[in-house]
Amino acid sequence: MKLIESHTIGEPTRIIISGGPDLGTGPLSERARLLREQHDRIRRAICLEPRGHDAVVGGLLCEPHEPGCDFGIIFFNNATTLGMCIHGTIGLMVTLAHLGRVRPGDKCRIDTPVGVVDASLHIDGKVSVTNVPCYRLKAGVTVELPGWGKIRGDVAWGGNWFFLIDGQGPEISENNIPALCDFSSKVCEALKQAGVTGDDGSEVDHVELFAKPTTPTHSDSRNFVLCSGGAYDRSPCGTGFSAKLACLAADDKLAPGAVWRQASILDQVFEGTYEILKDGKILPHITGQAWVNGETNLIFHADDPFQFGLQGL
Ligand code: PYC
Repeated sequence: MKLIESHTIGEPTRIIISGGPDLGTGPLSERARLLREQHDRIRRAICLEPRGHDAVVGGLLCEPHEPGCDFGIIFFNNATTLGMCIHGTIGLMVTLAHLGRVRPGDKCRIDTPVGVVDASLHIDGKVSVTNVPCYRLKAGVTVELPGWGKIRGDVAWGGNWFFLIDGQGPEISENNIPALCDFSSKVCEALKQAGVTGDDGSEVDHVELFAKPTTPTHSDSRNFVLCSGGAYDRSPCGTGFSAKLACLAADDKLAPGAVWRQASILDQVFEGTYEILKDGKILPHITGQAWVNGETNLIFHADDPFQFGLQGL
C-alpha cells in the first residue's frame, strides 16, 4: 500500500494512493461506512502507533460518485472516519500535484462523505478549498464543568460538528497543551452527558477554543481544536474555521467576502471568507498551505502482531 505524506502548517496527512481497500462505486458516505465496518484495520495501520501517532489524518483517494467530480476522498483519524477535513484536502491537492495529477492553476471538484467541495491549487503553492454549506445550529449553549462552572459556546456545522468557546478555558498557548486537551475533552464529555448533539443527532465531537491573536497584524484570532480522536489539531482546522465563519456571520461580526485570518495553536494562519447561500447557510472559502514530506510503502508481515496498529493506545 503506497502513501504520500504531507503536512498542512504542521498537521499531518497520509493519502493512500494505491493498494487501498476496494469499497465499490457507491456514494462516498456509504463507502466511508464500509471502511469503518469492514476495513478498520487499514485506518489503524496508518493512524496508530507503531507507524502513526494521534495527530495523523489518513485519506483514501478513490473514484468519485457524484457526477462532475474529479476525485473522491474519505478521511479518517485515530478514532474513526471524518465527514470532511480541510487541512487534509489542502494536503491532498499538494499530493496530487506531487503525482503530476494536478498543476498550479487547476481547480478540482472533490467528492466527500458529506458533499462535494472545490479545491484550487494556486501558482504560489497555496490551496483554496470551498467547503460544504455550513451553519450555526445553536448559540449560547451552556454546560457545567467541575472546577470551571458554566461554559458557554455555540454548536455549528463546518463539515464536522463543533462546540465553539470564546474566551473561557485555559490560556491558549503552545506551552499549555495538556491543560487545553484536558479541558476540551471534559467539555466534550459534558456535551454528551447533556444530550447536546448536531441536528441529525450526531455527536458534537470537536471542541474549539478561541482567544485574541498574539499580534493583530498577524491574525484575527488564535484557536485550539480538539479533534474527535482526542488529538489536537496542529493547523487552525479548516472545518473548525468554517464553523467559526458560520458563527461570525450569524453574529454579524464579519461581512461576506471580508477576510478572517485564523491562527492555530502553533500560530500559523489559514485565511477564510464566506458567501451567504439562499437558505441562510454560508459557503466558506479557506486558503492554506501544505508540503509533501514523504512517500511511504507500507509493509505487512503476517507474523507482526502490530501490523495493523497498537489498538487502544
Ligand atoms: O482541517 O478540517 C480540518 C481538520 C479536521 C480534523 C483535523 N483537521
